Amino acid sequence: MAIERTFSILKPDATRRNLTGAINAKFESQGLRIVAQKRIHMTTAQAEAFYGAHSARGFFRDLVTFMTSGPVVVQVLEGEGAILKNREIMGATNPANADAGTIRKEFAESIEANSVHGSDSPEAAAAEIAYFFAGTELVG
Ligand code: IDP
Ligand code: MG
Repeated sequence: MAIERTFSILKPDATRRNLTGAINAKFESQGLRIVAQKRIHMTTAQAEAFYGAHSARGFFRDLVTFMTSGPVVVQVLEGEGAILKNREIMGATNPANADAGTIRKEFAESIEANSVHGSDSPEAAAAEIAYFFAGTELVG
């Protein structure tokens, strides 16, 4: 499998509870390298555009409110098969369904406040990285 880059967000529930280091340790101990990272407070417009694919879903407004409720950490993770590997490290969307040892099983508060975002395809990863980072900010 090839070296890939994927886009990750440590969500407001994670920053609020001071969990950024604990979550980053999960990535690093399982072979993902943080090649870019910054702490931002998303605007409503940014969150709406980022989650645009979900705009017709019933939870969309709540999701945008949650994602703008506090600071987040946006990141680019790099490694062998990073896109799928990160989804495995994260665990299922609903923490009730997440496997033991995953970030969401250990840390998520709810299906909405589930601590992390991770790209779900190579196309999404490329678009999401470009949305938040300039190429010069990625340092492998
Ligand atoms: P993912 O983050 O595991 O890829 P998606 O289906 O892409 O899950 O949903 C994006 C985000 O929307 C989730 O991470 C979660 O924060 C929120 N979300 C998804 N489904 C629900 C729901 O049924 N109720 C409330 N929030 C949800
Ligand atoms: Mg998703």
